[in-house]
Amino acid sequence: MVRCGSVWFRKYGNFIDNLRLFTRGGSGGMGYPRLGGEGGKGGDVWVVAHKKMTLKQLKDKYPQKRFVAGEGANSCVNALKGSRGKDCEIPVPVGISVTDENGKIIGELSKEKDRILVAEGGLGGKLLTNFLPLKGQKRVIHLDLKLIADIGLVGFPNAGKSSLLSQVSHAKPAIADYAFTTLQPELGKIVYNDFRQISVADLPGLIEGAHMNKGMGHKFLKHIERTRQLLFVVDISGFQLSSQTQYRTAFETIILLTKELELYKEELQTKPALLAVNKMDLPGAQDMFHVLMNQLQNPKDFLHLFKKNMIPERTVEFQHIIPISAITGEGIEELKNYIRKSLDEHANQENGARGIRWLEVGEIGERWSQDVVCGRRPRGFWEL
Ligand SMILES: Nc1nc2c(ncn2[C@@H]2O[C@H](COP(=O)(O)OP(=O)(O)OP(=O)(O)O)[C@@H](O)[C@H]2O)c(=O)[nH]1
Ligand SMILES: [Mg+2]
Repeated sequence: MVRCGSVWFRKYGNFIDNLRLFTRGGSGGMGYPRLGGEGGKGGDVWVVAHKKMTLKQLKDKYPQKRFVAGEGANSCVNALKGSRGKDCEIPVPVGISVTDENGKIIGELSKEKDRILVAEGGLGGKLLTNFLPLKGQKRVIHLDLKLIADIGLVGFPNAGKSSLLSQVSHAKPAIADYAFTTLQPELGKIVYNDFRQISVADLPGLIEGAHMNKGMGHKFLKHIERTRQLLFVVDISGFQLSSQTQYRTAFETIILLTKELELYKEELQTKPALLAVNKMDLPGAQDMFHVLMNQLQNPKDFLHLFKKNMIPERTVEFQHIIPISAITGEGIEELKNYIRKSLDEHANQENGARGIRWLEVGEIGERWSQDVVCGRRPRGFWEL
């Protein structure tokens, strides 16, 4: 635990979603002026995707985070053409985007064995270079995980996100009755009876003003971008950060969360979302749940109660609303089934959408010639 003001925070967990690395291509080998010999080219540095790799493993294996390729061999009497330096491969997980120091995207690794050249080796000494070798390219790169989980848990602090993760998976996140217990995403897997697995990211809680970076809001909101779907988790009894801040009902927390997502990035609202209404074991929870459902069904009738700048442009349309208790386990099986259903439904839609895609430039020529042979009129896009 670390102390921050009057609040105790748990130290960062094991999860890493980005890493900064230093890379340098190998230097070329010396040329041999007297005999016109050419030094070997320095090795290149590549980033290569491996299914089983994680950024944490990469960091643990290479704590110095420096990757330098081998030098090209000097030209000599026995081998006038010096041999090439050894390439260096950086093993990274699948689903990584690689950017340079300025945030410019160098490339993305979406499937096993995808590879990207990040730092080229220097040329060996030759006539053109006065037989002097060139140094390899130096580059600092950033690796960012594009997607950390299928489902991201979104909610105010204390809503019970970590408790829920511990109910649905073997993960053992810290749970406590103070705000901001979770400071880093914690991953767990729901394993169904047929061994299907769905990954869930327990995310740090958001508060009002998160889009303005309140409560480390930006850092926390960034994680939400990296999940396929959202599971809002709200405490049926509402939320109050401290005695100095306003109490918010469950409905208000949903509206405020929606607004925070919208203000951070509107695209976040296009992600499919489910709502788990938690702590249904508390006294009076059923009555509060009826009130909440009424509010969610007719949100416009209640939005006038909010300050103008807190009203979202669009209210989230939840695919399903499931009352649960992360303590007693009530509703958890239904929730797991709805999560699975929602992911499957959207996977089908994504596949359907992929049925139409723009052709790569090279492919267009190929398709055109095929179509001309078949006597059809070429088009810009194709149903595949
Ligand atoms: N009665 C009741 N208490 C719950 C339930 N779920 C969680 N809690 C309690 O609520 C408190 C907060 O739970 P957490 O799981 O740490 O909440 P969180 O959303 O992960 O909080 P942060 O990490 O701070 O964002 C703990 O004291 C839990 O025991 C529930 O279903 N019923
Ligand atoms: Mg938590």
